[in-house]
Amino acid sequence: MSVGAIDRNGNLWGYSQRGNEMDLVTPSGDVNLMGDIRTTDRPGADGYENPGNYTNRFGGTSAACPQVAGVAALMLSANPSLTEAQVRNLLQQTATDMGPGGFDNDFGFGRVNAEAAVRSALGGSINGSDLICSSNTFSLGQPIAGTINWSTSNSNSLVINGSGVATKVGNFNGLVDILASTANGCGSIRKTVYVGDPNLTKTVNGVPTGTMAVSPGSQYNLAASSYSPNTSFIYNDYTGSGDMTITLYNPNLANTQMYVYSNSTSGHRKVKVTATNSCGTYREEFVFYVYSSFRNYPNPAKESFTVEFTSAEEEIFLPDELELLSEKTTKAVHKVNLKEMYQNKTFRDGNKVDFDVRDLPRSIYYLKVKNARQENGKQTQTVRLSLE
Ligand SMILES: [Ca+2]
Ligand SMILES: [Ca+2]
Repeated sequence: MSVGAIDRNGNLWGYSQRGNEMDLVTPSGDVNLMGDIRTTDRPGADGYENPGNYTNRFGGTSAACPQVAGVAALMLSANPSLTEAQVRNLLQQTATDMGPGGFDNDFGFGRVNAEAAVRSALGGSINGSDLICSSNTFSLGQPIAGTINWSTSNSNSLVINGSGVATKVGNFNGLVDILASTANGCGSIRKTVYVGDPNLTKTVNGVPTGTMAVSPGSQYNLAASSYSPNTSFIYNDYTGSGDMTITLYNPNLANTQMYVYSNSTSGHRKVKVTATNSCGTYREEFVFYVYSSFRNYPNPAKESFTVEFTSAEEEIFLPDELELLSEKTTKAVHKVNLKEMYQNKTFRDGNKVDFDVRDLPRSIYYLKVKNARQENGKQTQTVRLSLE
């Protein structure tokens, strides 16, 4: 093979040979021990450096040629079955073109590309679909001599036979690597494929979320993504309860915006997002809610009063804590954890809590309902209550 020399900036050195016999160029230094290639020297006082076992001054095509020899050695260690002609062809085909497009008399086929050359020795890239629904065939982009060993990174999910036919196992969905190696080779090449129905990750304002409190009058960015290639998304089924109202802009895009109307005072909306690839579909649900508001009766109260929540289908919609504060002392005379009460099923009719106040002095009180979080801008609701 004929190897020319370029400098560190890619310019052909004046001393480099030219012509239609050129194969490749590699980076090298100046000549007459003014080069910049570091290499081994004869030990000790012998050789170019006295003392020293290495030199930084090697250059010329004498320093360029061994680089191609070294890459050829790597190729043969990766795939010892390659012939001389195959090594030469692969080195030419994988070179990085320089100068005028394609082969030219100055740079030959271009600058040697060690990684691409070694990969090509192992068969180049793996050709085939990025998505497997049931079965697909894979092949090597660069035919190689010898037996190819096919395998996958997860044989419980995807198996592949000696002809490169990969078949899905069970109901798996997700990413799997397909690997190919030569019988005598060192290392392998791989292709990552997606198997089965799409997976789905959903976020609100960039945070992975399923259920969340929202603020009336605010807008949210909803996003869905999948590891599966060629997946489309759609948001629909805005079911719910209460007077909460939302609008979704661009519901057929992966990234959409939701507006919560400012007159939403209670309830929730469930929004389904469906991911579809050519294998199938997968759905997940967002639940958005505004904290349940309440009313209390009777007021004035005598023996007991009732607190009724506007929406209490799920514990999360409820505020956290309810307190009855004395107007005189401003101290809590009664305090309950609403979520615990809900878990203990002490709500009447699913949305009402009754309080016995026969033991309390007749006076003015404040009923205070607290949300631990403040997403809806209303952390507390306070109502004046009279006991008579
Ligand atoms: Ca020496
Ligand atoms: Ca060229």
